[in-house]
Amino acid sequence: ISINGKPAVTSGAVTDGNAASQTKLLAEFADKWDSFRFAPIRESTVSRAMTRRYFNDLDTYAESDVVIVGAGSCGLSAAYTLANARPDLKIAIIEASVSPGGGCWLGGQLFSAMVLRKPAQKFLEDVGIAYEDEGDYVVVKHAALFMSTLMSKVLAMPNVKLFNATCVEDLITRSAPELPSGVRICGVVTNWTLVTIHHDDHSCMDPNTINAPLIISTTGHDGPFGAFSAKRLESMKALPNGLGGMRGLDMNSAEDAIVKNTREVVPGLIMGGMELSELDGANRMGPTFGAMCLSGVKAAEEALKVWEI
Ligand code: AHZ
Repeated sequence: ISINGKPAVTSGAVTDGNAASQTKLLAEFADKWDSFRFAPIRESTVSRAMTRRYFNDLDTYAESDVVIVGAGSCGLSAAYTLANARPDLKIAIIEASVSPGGGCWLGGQLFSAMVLRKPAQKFLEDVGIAYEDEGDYVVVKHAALFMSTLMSKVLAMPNVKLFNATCVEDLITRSAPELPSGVRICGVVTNWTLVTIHHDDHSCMDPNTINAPLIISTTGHDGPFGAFSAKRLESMKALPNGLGGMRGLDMNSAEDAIVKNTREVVPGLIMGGMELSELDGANRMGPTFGAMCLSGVKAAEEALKVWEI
């Protein structure tokens, strides 16, 4: 991995925190705390270390190959699958919240463990997340273990950049009268989320843009920004059948429907995860996450079809 052309680790080896490395680490500092000092630094150096990389990333990803909107369980599953399959693609992930992860930090929101119905355990095996096998379903001991492991794999990929605290405010479109949607989607309009949420009390503040031939929208259902692209496509009159509106909870039908319906909904925009329930009128499934992972895998597969050309 390199950052700005420099190797990410310039000296020393990265270890996995095994017993031998822990012993070495403890010995490194043992009895030295009284004389302990960090290496010196000037405050502006810290600012520059961060901002130089951030603005360099803004510049690099202003033209991306794929933009994934929403860093929840579906968006990150899509990013993981796509970025692994095609390390040559430049993938920007835009997440409105400061903290990525969406709604899956707690299984069932309060009860720690995360349930995934089979065959979604295959995704866990690929990412390297342990589970208990309960027959038709598997359980990860804490949903945060799922999300943090997935996130760490995605963020370590050199071809992926996560812009968090950043909102997709609009879609970039090109007129295409020959298509049923009337438009082709070819990028996103972004702004820092804190700016976006002040649209009602400030005059319009010029946002940023990312051009990309393919968007994967996984913005979930309702919530402060949820189902963003579905609602925007509806307001643009780009959905011939309009919005379906999310239906009540039915685990069995909901998960199958979300995976089955993961697709390119208008040219240039693939939709995955719970955002599809708002688009198609599918049921919600509550706290079972297999469909989010496999919808992400299918969204990546749909994207790969575009990039096979
Ligand atoms: O912050 C949102 C969240 O992290 C982000 N997001 C939404 N609108 C955005 C915008 N720009 C940038 N305009 C935006 N980011 O998208 C993420 C969506 O994550 P999620 O976990 O809400 O959705 P998901 O489809 O990946 O997973 C859904 C999980 C659910 S909900 C549910 C139910 O209610 O029945 N069941 C499951 C499994």
